[in-house]
Amino acid sequence: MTEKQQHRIVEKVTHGERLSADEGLALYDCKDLLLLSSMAACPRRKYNGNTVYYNRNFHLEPTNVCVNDCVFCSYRRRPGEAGSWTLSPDDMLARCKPYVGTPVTEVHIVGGVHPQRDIYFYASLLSSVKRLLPQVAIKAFTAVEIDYMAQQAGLSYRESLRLLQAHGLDALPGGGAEIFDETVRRQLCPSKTGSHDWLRIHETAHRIGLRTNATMLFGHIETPAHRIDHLIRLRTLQDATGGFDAFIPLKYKARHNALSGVGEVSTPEVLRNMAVCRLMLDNIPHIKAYWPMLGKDVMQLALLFGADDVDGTIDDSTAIYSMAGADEQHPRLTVPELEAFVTAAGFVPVERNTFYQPVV
Ligand code: V47
Ligand code: SF4
Repeated sequence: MTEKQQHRIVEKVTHGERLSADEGLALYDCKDLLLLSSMAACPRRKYNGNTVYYNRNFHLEPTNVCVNDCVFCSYRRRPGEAGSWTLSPDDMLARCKPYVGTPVTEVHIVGGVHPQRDIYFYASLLSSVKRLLPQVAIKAFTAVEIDYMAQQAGLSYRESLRLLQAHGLDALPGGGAEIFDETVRRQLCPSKTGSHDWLRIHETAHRIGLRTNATMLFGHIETPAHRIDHLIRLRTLQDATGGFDAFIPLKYKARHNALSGVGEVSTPEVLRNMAVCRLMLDNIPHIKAYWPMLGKDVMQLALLFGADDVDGTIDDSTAIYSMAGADEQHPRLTVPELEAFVTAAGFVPVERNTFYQPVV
């Protein structure tokens, strides 16, 4: 980044002006992490002041059997393969029962794309979960799962999302976005939902009143230009709908998958990326430092690079990252622990619900 360019970017950030793709690329080139940290603090302060959000949540992973074959995935198994699981509705309700009468506010339901499970199965699951836990918001199914359900049932995206919404779906998680660039996507996850359809599903969800998240899987074979392209496609959709609540940069974890040879990016690169995402996504209110993937130390540092949300208590209910070699093999934090991590990093912890309303 030239001195002139740096000066211009600092000026734009200070005045809350939108950064161009070229400026985003220059930021990825910036070696001065402290400068990136102080720039990312501008949009962070504007949206969230000194607050860091967390929630009380758990995950439900119905199956790791999946018709797709993403090269970065350590989680997916073929039907009947060692290490595969497919939970029955009763199994899943049994996992929800311990949360009856507790202050948990969200269940996150995401799994593999199982060839024998259709939209009616999942609609019925949503109804049963809602009956058991009426106070708990259901954030469920990546656009990839929605796409498969819709195609299998011969329904449009709108009809599919409406059906699931009528059975209790409250929001969509951000998974399946990976990297939107079509050339990279063909190498990473050739058989799954394309970028255009991922964006169309989220747009449709926003239009029917469902809030959604977005992710970006980074630190594998993509270049900074691919990341910027990804962020700008999200920013453009957000300009049109305003339906994204949070963005989650997901660091590629390299254990036990077909892409392991590329290794993992360093912590400074994770922090640089966090700041660039905060700066480029000037219309998405929340940036999440997802602690089961980052680890607790890097999550705390990420708060100094624009993140304002750390996700939740988790209660050792997700295996996606532990199977890919994350340090957190049994991710679970209590509320006092989450609050202590946030306070130690110099921020004010606030418990939120799925819609970022403070829980009082
Ligand atoms: O789409 C899979 C990623 C995603 C690996 O919305 C991997 O609040 C790194 O979307 N290394 C699913 N990442 C998880 C997800 C998510 C997570 C947390 C919060 C939210 C939210 C959403 O996990 C997939 C893929 O990008 N993933 N394998 C891996 N080896
Ligand atoms: Fe299936 Fe998701 Fe793994 Fe891809 S990342 S193989 S869609 S479980």
